[in-house]
Amino acid sequence: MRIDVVSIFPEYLAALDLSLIGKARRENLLDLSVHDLRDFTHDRHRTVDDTPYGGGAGMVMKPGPWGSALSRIAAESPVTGAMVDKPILIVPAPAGAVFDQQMAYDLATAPHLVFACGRYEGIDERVLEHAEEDFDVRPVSIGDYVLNGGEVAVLAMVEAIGRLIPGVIGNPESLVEESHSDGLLEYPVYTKPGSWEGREVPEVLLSGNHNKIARFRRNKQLERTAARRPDLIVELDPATLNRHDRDT
Ligand code: 6GU
Repeated sequence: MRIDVVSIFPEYLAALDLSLIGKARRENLLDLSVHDLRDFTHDRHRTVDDTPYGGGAGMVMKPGPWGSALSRIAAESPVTGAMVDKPILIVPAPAGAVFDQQMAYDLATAPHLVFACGRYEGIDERVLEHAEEDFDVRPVSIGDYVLNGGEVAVLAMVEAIGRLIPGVIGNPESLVEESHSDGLLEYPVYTKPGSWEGREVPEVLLSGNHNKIARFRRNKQLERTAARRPDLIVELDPATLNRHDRDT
């Protein structure tokens, strides 16, 4: 997979050199480039923002530098004009569709993702309209709160997507049982020692009875999800519940 990120703070994205995502880049499973938007300006002050038409607080990102940056990235995309799908342009913004695990799975199969990090009050709307010619444009939010810019949201999204690329996680089994993979939160986990600060590991986990352990874990998933995220219980597909779940 190819990923391009455009930002006025490329240093923010330095964390993508680390850990699992950094390793995926070094192993060429992920070809990720970060671009400085100011490299696409043409004035002495490398200006990227200006005052909003119609008045109001704050500044708006100028269309020119964004148009130049996105044209260059589209021209160099591995997704060529002859292909049916365009590269996906993700525009992080609190006004976007909410990012979730399903969106991460969908995006993990795309050949080319581009992230356009806005700052200030946002990017001139015409940039997104114009970008429709070359990209599948998707405004995306990571939750109902406001960040100062898209960079931190991109760190979260690239980590969530990147770990789903085949080969990035050594043991793909670990993707099967994690939170949200089946619409439920994950079960609690324990390791040695068996007794710690007077607290014991649940006995069933020491029993060696794999059916009982699976039932215990599944019940914990259901209890936790009901207590912490009742909204997820409402969304559950009844077909994913088994006969034993109904007794829980
Ligand atoms: Cl994706 N961007 C910004 N600037 N703020 C956000 C967000 C994204 N998601 C939630 N708040």
